[in-house]
Amino acid sequence: MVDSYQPLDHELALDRDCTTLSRHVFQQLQNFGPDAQDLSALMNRIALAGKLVARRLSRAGLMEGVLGFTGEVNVQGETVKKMDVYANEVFISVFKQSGLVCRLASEEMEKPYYIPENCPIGRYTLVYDPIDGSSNIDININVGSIFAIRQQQSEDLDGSASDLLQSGRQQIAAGYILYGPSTMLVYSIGKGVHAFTLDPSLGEFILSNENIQTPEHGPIYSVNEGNFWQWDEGIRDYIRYMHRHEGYTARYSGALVGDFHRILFQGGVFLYPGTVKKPEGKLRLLYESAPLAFLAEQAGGRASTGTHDILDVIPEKLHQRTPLIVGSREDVALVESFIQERSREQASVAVKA
Ligand code: FBP
Repeated sequence: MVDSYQPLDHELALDRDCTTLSRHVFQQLQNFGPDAQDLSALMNRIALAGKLVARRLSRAGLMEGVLGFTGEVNVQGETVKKMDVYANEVFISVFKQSGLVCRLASEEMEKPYYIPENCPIGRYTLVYDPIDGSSNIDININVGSIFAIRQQQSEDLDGSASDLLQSGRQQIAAGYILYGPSTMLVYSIGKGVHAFTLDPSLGEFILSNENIQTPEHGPIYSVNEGNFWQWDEGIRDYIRYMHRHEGYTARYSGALVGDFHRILFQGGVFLYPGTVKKPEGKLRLLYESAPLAFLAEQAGGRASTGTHDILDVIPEKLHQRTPLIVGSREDVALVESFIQERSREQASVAVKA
């Protein structure tokens, strides 16, 4: 009679302490083939980037020249923070001499950066937002890094990265790093969403939450209501509904990663709608919205432009922006219903006119 062996508590704790990111990727893929080796190594390098950025942020207030602006303006037309530049370079540096990533595209660079020694063997492209929530950096409130891994589909000889202009369903993996009270890395390779917490004593990201599921509905709505008068009537109607109904509460940190992290675990919805002046909104599709949409769907939630799933949107340019509504299935559908209701009304008014 074979006894089913029950591991002792300390053995369980030890096993948990040994579940690092690179090991977890192998566990997910159930093989040690070349693709698994590459993806595990890729995630390990992203983890290193997260540790380097976390270390800099944790001591930023004590160091000269870490906080504040560079005086430059980036391709988005935004003033650049010194931490934006540092973090952008960190992600490039960790992939040098890796043979993994041939090309990196980020919010801080007009054109993709090529790592010649990795091309052509490096079959992957990393798209990333090195520091998300830049307005929070200098006042020590949480910020994040967002990333997605895509397959390099062509030689890209003209450097236009046109093969990157594919829907979010082409992402192989996606995730973010949250620099908060603790540093966490949340990722998915299409087999559920999992969170790791950086254990500073080990210098390792250790598995802390596996197979995260976003509740179907949540009480939180997260939006910058300061833009209320710039929104279409559909979004205004939704916010009026929130104000008039019990059971809802507003939370907005100014950093997409932090707001999304709360909703991933507790449910609810984050929205950054388009405005009358900027119908395409503020957030970027390739390296902000599509990676979080990948995670949201993997956790049982949804991500929408208001009329289409974010993961079905095919970008026309690298730094394309998109309205974003992401979170619990029911709450995203509720926002969409207000948008569609208003556009139906406007259509019927147009017909009568
Ligand atoms: P950055 O990546 O440049 O920081 O921009 C994105 C962002 O900061 C999001 O993290 C956040 O949700 C949003 O912009 C805040 O915008 P606003 O200040 O208009 O509410």
